[in-house]
Amino acid sequence: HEWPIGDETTWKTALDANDVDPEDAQGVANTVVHHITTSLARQAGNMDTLAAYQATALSVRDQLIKRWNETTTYHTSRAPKRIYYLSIEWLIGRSLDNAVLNLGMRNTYEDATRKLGFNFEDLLNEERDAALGNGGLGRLAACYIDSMATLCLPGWGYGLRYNYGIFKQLLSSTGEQLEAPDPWLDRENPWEIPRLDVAYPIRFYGHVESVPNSDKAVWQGGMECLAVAYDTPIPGYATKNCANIRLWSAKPVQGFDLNSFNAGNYEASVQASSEVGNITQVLYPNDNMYAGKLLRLQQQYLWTSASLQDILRRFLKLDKPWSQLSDFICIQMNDTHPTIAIAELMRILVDEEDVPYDQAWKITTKVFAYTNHTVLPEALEKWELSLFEKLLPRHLQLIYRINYEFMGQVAKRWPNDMDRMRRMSIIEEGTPKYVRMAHLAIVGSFKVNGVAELHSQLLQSTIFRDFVEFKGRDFFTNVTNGITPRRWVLQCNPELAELVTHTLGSDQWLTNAQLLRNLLPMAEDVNFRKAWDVIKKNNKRRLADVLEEELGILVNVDSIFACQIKRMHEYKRQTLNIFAIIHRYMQIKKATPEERKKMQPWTFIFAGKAAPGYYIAKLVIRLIVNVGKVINNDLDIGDLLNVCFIPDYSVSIAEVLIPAADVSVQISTAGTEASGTSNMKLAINGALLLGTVDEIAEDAGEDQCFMFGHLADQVQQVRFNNSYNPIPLDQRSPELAEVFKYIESGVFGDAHIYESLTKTVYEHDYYLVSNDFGSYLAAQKLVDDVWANRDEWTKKAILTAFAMGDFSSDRSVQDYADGIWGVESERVPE
Ligand code: B1N
Repeated sequence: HEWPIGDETTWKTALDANDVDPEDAQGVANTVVHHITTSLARQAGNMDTLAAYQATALSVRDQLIKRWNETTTYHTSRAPKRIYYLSIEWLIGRSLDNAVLNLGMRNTYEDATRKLGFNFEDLLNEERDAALGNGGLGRLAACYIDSMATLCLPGWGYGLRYNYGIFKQLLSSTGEQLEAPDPWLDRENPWEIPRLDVAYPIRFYGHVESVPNSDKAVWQGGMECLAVAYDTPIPGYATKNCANIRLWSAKPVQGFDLNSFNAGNYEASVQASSEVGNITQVLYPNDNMYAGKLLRLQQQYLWTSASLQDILRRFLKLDKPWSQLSDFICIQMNDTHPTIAIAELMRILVDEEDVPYDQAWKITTKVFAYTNHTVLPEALEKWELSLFEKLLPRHLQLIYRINYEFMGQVAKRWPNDMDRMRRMSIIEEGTPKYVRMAHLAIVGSFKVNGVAELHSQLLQSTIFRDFVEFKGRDFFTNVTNGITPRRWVLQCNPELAELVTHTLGSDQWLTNAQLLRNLLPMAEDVNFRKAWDVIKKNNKRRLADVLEEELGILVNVDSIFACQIKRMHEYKRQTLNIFAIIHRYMQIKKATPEERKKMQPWTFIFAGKAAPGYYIAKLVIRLIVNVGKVINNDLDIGDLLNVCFIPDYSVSIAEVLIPAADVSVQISTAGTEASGTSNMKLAINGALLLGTVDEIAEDAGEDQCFMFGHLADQVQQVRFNNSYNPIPLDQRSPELAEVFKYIESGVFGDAHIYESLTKTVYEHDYYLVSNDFGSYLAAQKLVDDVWANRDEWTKKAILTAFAMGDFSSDRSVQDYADGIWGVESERVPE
């Protein structure tokens, strides 16, 4: 440290005074009370749980900020290569429990708050989720930043500070999804630090004037606004290092438009400012689906431009030439959402920094790497050219130039191959024309990766095939997704974490998940299995209590808890699951009392949101809820079957569901789910996989899994036959035909409601629901058989969980760091 001003001893004493011994409950209590009486301006006698949570959070925040500062100071002094992770979604969930665990102060805070008269669990439940994401992609970013902090990598995340996160899901009395806004910032957010002084100008619309005899152009006019920074410190586990997520909020340049104000047009001036505020109002609620809205492109540009300006400002302080940019920074693009950054960096270098075009392109293409998260055609971003041109005219010019040079290279290598050029072009010709963001991302990056072994192979053999020929195989790589074992075991399943730590004799597994493998032999240890079963049962009871309280459904805690928890989407096939449930219900109804005694009891649990405009996905929710109503209220079937749809799925609900699951339902059509990550969370908590073929099976061992269905390489053919060579449903799957007849009889409400759901299966069945139905039922039968032998079940659960070390996000992030980013650990000295 340097002390540029004032008295050194006074400074040092004051700084030390902020330190709290991680073991000193009284010291922690002091800081909490300090915040009660100062920050919150409350009196000790006038406290409620919410205030106690807020004061506790502020006390933890002080610790985080201290570490954040130390990390920043240290990294500035070391000037290492830095990694910037650009994600338009950050699905963080709650922060308090995670923070005190990572700081190693969980017990101390629990003690301190108990002594102040509060139950720590109650305080935790006061926190609202930060739900700035839809599903897997946003949660992946959150797991990765936790791992970046824990691995002490010099890295930051960048995103958007939406005033409204993902909508709150409500269910109507008829089982329809209703959406309500999520005003998560209505309460003060103790986890963010506003940086009102860190603000960058952002331009939209306007016009471009070229500069004669140069590559440069001047972009002016249009609308200007500011992007203002808000920081969220992310503590690593067992390290002082703290990472950062910098989120941008849109703000009018001078509060409001002074020109109209002066002219006496007060209303117009205020309106201009509220239009700008719109940009970061709300998260787009689509998952795996492209919508093409102007406001979304504004979000993408504001976020990437502000992030780049911030990144380059930091680089410029190093006083290095532009040619060394890629020695000091790497930018990872989480899907194509930030791809405009490629054109923006070109614009800054060429137009503002006087770098010649060719040189700028060399610099740019060494900086970016792109992760693809989906092969679904409806999710690939392609902006209508006219809309793009209107909002970002200079960027479109640059993209034309990029494409021109690129097409020249293609033509040189494959002369006269017009079809290849048409396929590979960044611009899709036709009426209207489009800008293909994935093609721009590939052309402007030095590395492209998929998120699971099978997914990365499919990318290379299907949608990016031409680019493999052009760029070579090494240009494409795989980095299998992962999840943080801190949140997804230690925090959500403390009893299991304790058992693991106790048995291994150390908590090293929390930062080296491969150590879990050492516990595989415990599957044969009868006492270990007993301890395991007790924990699972406790977690199931905890969930059962929630189901009873929140939904009024009484479930059998000795039944198989089978969870399908993910966004509602046709490709994920929640339909397959609910149709099979109906089939099971019909079987139970038909069975004699003797036969029923031999049946295994199941509780099927669903949770997940549907995009508000996704009619079919919403219809599936309606079917699930109404099937649940019939089955849960049918006294005749006893406790052999229950169906629960838990509304408003969130990170914090996942933390209760996942530790309680026996079966992990992963039944998307083969080859459609890029990776999945709830599968990893469920497996590490000991749920057995019931699913279509998937790479987790290889790690857990196919023996531990229940696999079924057509394989990825068979899907095209079956799909083709379904559409062009259809055989009637009752021949494709007599069981499913029977289920449909049952639905059509009106047991679950007026039959015509569900017509569009059954119709697609009858007519096209794009997702192979009928083709996989029989083998799905057969796989469930195998689950029944193993459940009947509980010892065998527990062994499989243990073997599944402890083979999951490879799916820690620490492994994923280390793979990125070594194979793509070229960044190294920079641990803040103790
Ligand atoms: O990304 C996850 C994967 O585990 C999932 O398999 C994959 O479906 C998910 C546009 C997406 N892919 N694409 C999206 C989300 C929002 C959006 O606006 C696309 N999400 C995934 C993490 O790799």
